[in-house]
Amino acid sequence: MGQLLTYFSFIKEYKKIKLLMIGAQSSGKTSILNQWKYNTILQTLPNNGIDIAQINYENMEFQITVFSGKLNLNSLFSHCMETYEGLLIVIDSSNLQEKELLQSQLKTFFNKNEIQKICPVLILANKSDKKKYQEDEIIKYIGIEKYRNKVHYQTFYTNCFSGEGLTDALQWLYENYP
Ligand SMILES: Nc1nc2c(ncn2[C@@H]2O[C@H](COP(=O)(O)OP(=O)(O)O)[C@@H](O)[C@H]2O)c(=O)[nH]1
Ligand SMILES: [Mg+2]
Repeated sequence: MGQLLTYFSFIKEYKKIKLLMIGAQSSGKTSILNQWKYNTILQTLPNNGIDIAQINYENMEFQITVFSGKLNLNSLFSHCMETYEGLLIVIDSSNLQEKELLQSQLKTFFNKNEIQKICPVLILANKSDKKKYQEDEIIKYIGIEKYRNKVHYQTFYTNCFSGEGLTDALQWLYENYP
């Protein structure tokens, strides 16, 4: 009996976590999700709007709402009155474009999202094969320091062709939802 109890104590409760993913057009959002889901790079098409992806890892299901293109985040929050338990920001580490758009999306996220806890923020500095910017430049571009009392963030350089950084990034997320 004792042994059985010890065995079951290793089985962690299955958890569903809702996350929001943002990032400029062509930064690699769809490619990252395809790598996490299918372990491969698939040809992607530019897409606009809101998608939902489900990523399973260990005992967790990450339900990721992907917010593409140049839409205003306000429209998302008025349509999906969800509380997101974390934020994923995809950056093209070879091209820091549309800074104002990204920063205004962050502002809306932190104003409207109703999470009560410190929010894990995963920064995916993608296209590391073409990397031009260092981590401190990326952090400055995002402006995440402004929210330092509300977030716990971590940056991973990723490459959707080699898979570099992608498992480490998922593992980081996993460890942030004990
Ligand atoms: N060099 C390079 N290209 C990438 C990488 N990840 C994605 N891409 C390419 O970037 C383009 C846009 O990717 P996509 O996933 O559609 O971006 P999204 O608009 O953010 O969803 C595609 O041509 C991808 O093949 C990467 O790590 N390195
Ligand atoms: Mg896409």
